[in-house]
Amino acid sequence: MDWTSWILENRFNGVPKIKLINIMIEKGVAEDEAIALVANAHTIAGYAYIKKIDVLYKKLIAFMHNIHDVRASYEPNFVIEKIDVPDKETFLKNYWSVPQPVVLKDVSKGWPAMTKWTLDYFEDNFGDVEVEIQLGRERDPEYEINSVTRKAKIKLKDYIQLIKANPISNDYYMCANNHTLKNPAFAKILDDTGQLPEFITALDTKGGSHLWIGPQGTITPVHHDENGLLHLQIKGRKTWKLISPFSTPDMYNNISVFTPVDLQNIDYDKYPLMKRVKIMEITVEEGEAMFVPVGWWHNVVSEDVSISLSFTTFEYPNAWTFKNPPERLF
Ligand SMILES: O=C(O)CCC(=O)C(=O)O
Repeated sequence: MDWTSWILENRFNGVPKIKLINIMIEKGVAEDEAIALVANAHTIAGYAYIKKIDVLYKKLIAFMHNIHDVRASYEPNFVIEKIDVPDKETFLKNYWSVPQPVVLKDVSKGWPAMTKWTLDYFEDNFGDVEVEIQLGRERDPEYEINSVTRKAKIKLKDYIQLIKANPISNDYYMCANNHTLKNPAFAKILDDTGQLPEFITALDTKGGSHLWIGPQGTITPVHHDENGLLHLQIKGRKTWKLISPFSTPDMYNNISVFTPVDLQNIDYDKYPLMKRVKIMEITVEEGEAMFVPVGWWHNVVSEDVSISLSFTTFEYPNAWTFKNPPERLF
């Protein structure tokens, strides 16, 4: 156990020295040693730098809390509207740049996909094409963090049979970062699409658009993306929970873009900072699209068997730099 790091973290968070000494004694450290470790923690090499970073970090947290709270003073900032598809300038002014999530109505009105896309259609037309899904999610509580090891290749007809046999499940999902649309075998589904909002460049088969197919009951646990996203429901409904990036200091972001907090059932004893966090919720219906601005935390549950298309190719620059926690911190 690296007691010195633990002591410094707790001292920076205002825990009294005597409390730390008592905890260490309880954990089996000799009293003299515990007293000396606490007394000398600030003598380690680099302490001045650690202290400077801690001051800066707390200042940034204060800024984020203040922006969160000033936004919270006007309730509509925490309501997700459903609006008709706006033009490029209105979208930029009122949503993209605020940034404010919104649901766009009738995005895929009149697209052949709205009537054609069913499980049978994909099974009959693309059944022999191999796709990548996540499998065995129910035996791995960290299936999204471990998504690389959960990946499996399967013929689309076998995957669709799995959904038909078991339409309510979180065990399998053709979800984030699948490369289905890059496969030329799927090129003809572009014929089933239609006009896009003018701020989306195109349905991109090079990696900027994704096809999602899954059973009812899939849960994409809370995380944030590193770019803005438009997620269009062709079939079925999804319920989205969204959290502002200004709540990030309270999100227990322990690894990459993830948090161990279960948004379906928040344990406030274990994660007390979550009490500050405002959660917006909305169900997105067929033909509607959820706009998730860059950095917004989101958790998504499929209410039905669902088929969706997601887009990251906006008319505005959409490549952002993030510095994520690279490893488990607690
Ligand atoms: O639809 C889903 O299950 C999750 C969508 C999502 O989280 C994303 O595209 O980042």
